[in-house]
Amino acid sequence: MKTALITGITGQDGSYLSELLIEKGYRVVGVVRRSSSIENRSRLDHLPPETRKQIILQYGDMTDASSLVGIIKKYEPCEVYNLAAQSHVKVSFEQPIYTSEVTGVGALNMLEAIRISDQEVKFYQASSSEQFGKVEASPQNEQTPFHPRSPYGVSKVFAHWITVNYRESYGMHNSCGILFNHESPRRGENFVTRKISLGVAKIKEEIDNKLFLGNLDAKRDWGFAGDYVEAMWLMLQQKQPDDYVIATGESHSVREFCEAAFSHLGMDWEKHVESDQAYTRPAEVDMLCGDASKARQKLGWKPKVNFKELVKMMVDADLAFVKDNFTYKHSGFRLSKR
Ligand code: NAP
Ligand code: F7E
Repeated sequence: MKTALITGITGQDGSYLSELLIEKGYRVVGVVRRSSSIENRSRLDHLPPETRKQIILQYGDMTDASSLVGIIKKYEPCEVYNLAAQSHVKVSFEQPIYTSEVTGVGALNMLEAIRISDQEVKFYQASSSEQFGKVEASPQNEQTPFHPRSPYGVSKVFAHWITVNYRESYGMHNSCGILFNHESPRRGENFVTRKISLGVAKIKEEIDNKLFLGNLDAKRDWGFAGDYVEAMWLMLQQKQPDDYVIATGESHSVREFCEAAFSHLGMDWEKHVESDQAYTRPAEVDMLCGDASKARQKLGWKPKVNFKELVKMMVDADLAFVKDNFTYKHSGFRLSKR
């Protein structure tokens, strides 16, 4: 049985990738951080007991290189997917040094752990469209220069180039997936798509009346996370390691996401959305749109879920979630069960 190691297994992508790899017959080892609560396992909770048995959770941290060496030596994985990161762009302005340690140097810690233990391991680095930042061409492909606009973006550029450098210096099978925004009902609640889908559901259920957002003009190329983890796996099945852009090729504004999400539940977004400077960033990435032709040609990958289907999937899931979690009506208030 093949063993795959996933860092960031408790995150959105980690949970979808675990399911995919288990379906393909892998034993999955996931790196988890020690936390005082067990809430950070919630994205794995829905897995049936037989599936959970195929996942081993092992304590470690991207900033603790010795923990990574220990895990590589203990489990001897044939594939390593480095998904762990402080992944929130706005937070990276508030915690720039921490972000660079986890998201940037963390990748180097893992590469070193592999280099000194077993160079045959195939390595996937979760690169990001945020590396393009203030875009120098559109749509963006593998040749587009990087111009990151946040400590997160800068950290990802470092992680990307050190991954390429270890491939070129030591012949390691390292691939970077430059993934554009991908979302799902498992997206963290403080990313804009999930904030909107959850906000819409709460407004529909009369738990809330307003949704406060930052820059409505920003445009993103949004896909479905379940489709994107398949591209990660495909990259590591190639004979030669390489870097690939993964995107839908369609770009929509935050405003358009709002319109689609509110109208799906028969509401007018303009009556509920208000702007709040607290959610804007010191430097913004105005517009991203990816060209995934190389992935289509070389990996045979293409997205299955389109923008409208994604919005509907997220709003429907959050409506069910809100109905399940906020049910007790008392004196006109609905109380959270959580
Ligand atoms: P996410 O939901 O924020 O998950 C991040 C994961 O990293 C969590 O499992 C988190 O663990 C873990 N982590 C954070 N700090 C860590 C540390 N010091 N040591 C070990 N683990 C740590 O992110 P995602 O959306 O699944 O994205 C996966 C990866 O792809 C990230 O690297 C992200 O930067 C990158 N990416 C994401 C997108 C996107 O649109 N989603 C696009 C391009 C690239 P806890 O649960 O303990 O916090
Ligand atoms: O912002 C604007 C915000 O936080 C999208 C991460 O997964 O994708 C993600 O980074 C846009 C930005 O994602 C709010 O200013 C408006 O222009 O959902 P987001 P992101 O910054 O694009 C990339 C590819 C990654 O790699 C990252 O890890 O929406 N926006 N109002 C808002 N954003 C948030 N979060 N909250 C707002 O209220």
